[in-house]
Amino acid sequence: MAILPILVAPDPRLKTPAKAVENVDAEIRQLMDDMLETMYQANGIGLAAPQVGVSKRVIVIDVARDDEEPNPLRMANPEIVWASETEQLHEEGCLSLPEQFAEVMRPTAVRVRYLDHENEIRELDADEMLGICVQHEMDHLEGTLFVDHLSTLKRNMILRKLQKARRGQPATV
Ligand code: GNR
Ligand code: NI
Repeated sequence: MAILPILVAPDPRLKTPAKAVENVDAEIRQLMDDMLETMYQANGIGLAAPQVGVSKRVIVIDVARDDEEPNPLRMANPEIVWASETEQLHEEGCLSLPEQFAEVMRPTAVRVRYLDHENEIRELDADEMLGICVQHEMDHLEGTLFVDHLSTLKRNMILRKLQKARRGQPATV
């Protein structure tokens, strides 16, 4: 297991669509486990491979609260096969936009088809926090950040705040 450095915007790798995985093999399983370790260490509820500089369609999620059993989800090549007509606003954050938050409108519920860590096709019905998180992670695979769902004005406000916060901070490795 290994903790991987998380990329912070602006970074061109966060804007690049990721490539499909051919097979979930030992290398992809290792990536999934490293991403879970990285996500838990960063106190995140999800992480997408492009956030750790890997341009592959792999995401991990665990929306269990601290008082619940961990429930790690490992997904390759996730696809939304159904989305509800109704949408909801919910506040989002992102490990690649640290300390920035905004309300994002998304379908209330989705059904996702994916390959699990054993290369088996599975489907998951996701609503509430899980539904929001899986859509947020899948956006990363297209090079989309939550700020891309906002008005230009709100997006630029957040990106400028982030730049300001990063100015003067020592460069990360
Ligand atoms: O840890 C995270 N929390 C979160 C909160 C609301 C909506 C989405 C998320 S995902 C985020 C981790 C992350 O950046 N995943 O890509
Ligand atoms: Ni994110």
